[in-house]
Amino acid sequence: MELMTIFILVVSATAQTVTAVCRETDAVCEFWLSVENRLTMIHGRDLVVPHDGKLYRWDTTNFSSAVPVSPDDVITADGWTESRMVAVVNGTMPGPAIDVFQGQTVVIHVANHMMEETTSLHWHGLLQRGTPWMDGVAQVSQCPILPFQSFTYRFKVDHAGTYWYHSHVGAQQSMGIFGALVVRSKTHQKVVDKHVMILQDWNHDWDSKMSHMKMVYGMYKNQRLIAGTSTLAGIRYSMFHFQAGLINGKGRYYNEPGRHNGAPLETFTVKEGTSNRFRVINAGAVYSFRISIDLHPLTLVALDGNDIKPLTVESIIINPGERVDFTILANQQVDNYWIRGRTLEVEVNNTVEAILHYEGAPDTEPTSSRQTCTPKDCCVVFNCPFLFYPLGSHTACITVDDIHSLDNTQVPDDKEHFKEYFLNFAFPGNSWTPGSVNGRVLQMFPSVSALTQPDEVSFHCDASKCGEDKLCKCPLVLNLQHGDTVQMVFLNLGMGKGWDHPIHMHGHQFYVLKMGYGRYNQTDGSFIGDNTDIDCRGNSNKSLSFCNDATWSDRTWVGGNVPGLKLNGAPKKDTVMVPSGGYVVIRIKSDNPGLWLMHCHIEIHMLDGMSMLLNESFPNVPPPPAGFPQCRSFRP
Ligand SMILES: [Cu+2]
Repeated sequence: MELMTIFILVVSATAQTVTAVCRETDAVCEFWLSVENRLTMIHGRDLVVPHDGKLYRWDTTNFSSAVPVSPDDVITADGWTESRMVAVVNGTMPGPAIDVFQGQTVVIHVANHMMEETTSLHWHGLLQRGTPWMDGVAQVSQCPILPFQSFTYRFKVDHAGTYWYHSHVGAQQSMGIFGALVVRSKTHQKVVDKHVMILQDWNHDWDSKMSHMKMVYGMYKNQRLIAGTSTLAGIRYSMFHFQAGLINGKGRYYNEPGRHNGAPLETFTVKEGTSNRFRVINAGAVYSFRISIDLHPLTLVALDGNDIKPLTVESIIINPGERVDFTILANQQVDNYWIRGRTLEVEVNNTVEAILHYEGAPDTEPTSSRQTCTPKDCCVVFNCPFLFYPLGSHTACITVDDIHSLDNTQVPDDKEHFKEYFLNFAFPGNSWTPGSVNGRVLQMFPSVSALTQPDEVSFHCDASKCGEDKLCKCPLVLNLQHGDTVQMVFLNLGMGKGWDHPIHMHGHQFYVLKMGYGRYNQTDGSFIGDNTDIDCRGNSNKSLSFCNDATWSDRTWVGGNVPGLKLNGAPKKDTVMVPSGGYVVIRIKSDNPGLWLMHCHIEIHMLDGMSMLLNESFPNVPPPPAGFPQCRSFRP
């Protein structure tokens, strides 16, 4: 009898791979997601080849008379014709967008159809208030979903905004297991709101596991060491080998500068005279992108799902894990325009493209050019990880702490129940330099579901090896008391500074009160030195301090008395870039009991250990639903 029941359940989870459409009036929305392996550039069982923005069967000889293959049925990625294996949701990359309304209960059945890998899905940006065991972090909030098993997520979405889902097992996110999650407000606005733009960096030779292994053990290609690249401010970039950028799974491989393989691009169609909202998500493994649309200024309206006072800019920088919503007015001639993206590296021209197509315009590629920045018409860029572009480029930066929330909310400021933590996200160390937070590395996850099997959690680590100017394989766990106002100062300092880390907090949207940048040469934008507001302590030779035990240089700033904090109208985010040589002050109220991961959203930095845990109001954590899966090691 029991066997029979299980059998029926499995059938229902696999048979319905089509995502249900949810209506505004529905109280509960149900979706079926199947996680499976696929190959790129295959249609049915036929290999396809790119030509002039279209796809054709592999044996096509005369492209002008051949009928193209629909790109909707193909995982094209960058159009490279040696198929690469991917792991995707419901057969597409990105997976289907989950589109729901504020206040609804969402039920998502996730079936793992990969033969040899576990999985779990995290709902990035959702608070999971009252349902912390639905956060989808394998071995933190649940047991991993084993091959051929399914797991049903059930949670309420109470805040409208742009979110996304992705695997939280190993490197599966950049293998293709991700998609958009849009929570719509029930009050209707006058803008067309159908465009989701998911960005991603791509390597068609190596999957992420291979990239990570190369990162850790040696990054070679064609018997040559791959050199790292850097940003304008001289901040090092990861050596992840970027071969293409993708928008909604589509991009082009450039064999050499200016020459690409003609793979199809994503097209966003707008009607002349309308205002259009774009929900942009960076689902990439490593790279930040600067995005602009020719002749169309971008009006920012929301960050990480939180409405802000609108602000018009020439371009936005979006870091892995972040979302930026902007609107554009389709007020130009009926035509096609380039949507352009570039990574922030200066030595290479790593780009991504898509097409803004006006209804009625011909089906051709745009011929538009990028806005030229002049002293009179300066280009404003939002979200720079540094402060200055070179003087002659007539480009100015606006940073996250320049933004105002739309509702002007008051930031929690309870001085009686106030806690402050300095957290340094860095790669310090001499011979062994994994990613760490205050010198603590989270590479080995618990062997159980930590949140729901709390009595069985052990980290198998020697805490005596942790400390000032030390590195240890013991995760950092902050125990947060219920009701406290918690201020965190994210740092990127000490001997392990470098890169710029987009730090993502699960279970919260934090207020960004202040950003502290390093010092820069205002003429060429280059980095001069660290921000001096922070005292790293540790080694008296500043360049050797790990910065594991930092505080404010001016001790009167301790306890929430930092000058220049934005306590009214601070923007709320769940992911924020911590600039190299600088810091970010954020605040939350500890009011969401659970066990929450906090980590760098550069996938390879996270795999390398740059993660920590917030153990929030443990006595108030609600019990999981009856029958919630358990897992553990076995020893007879
Ligand atoms: Cu990082």
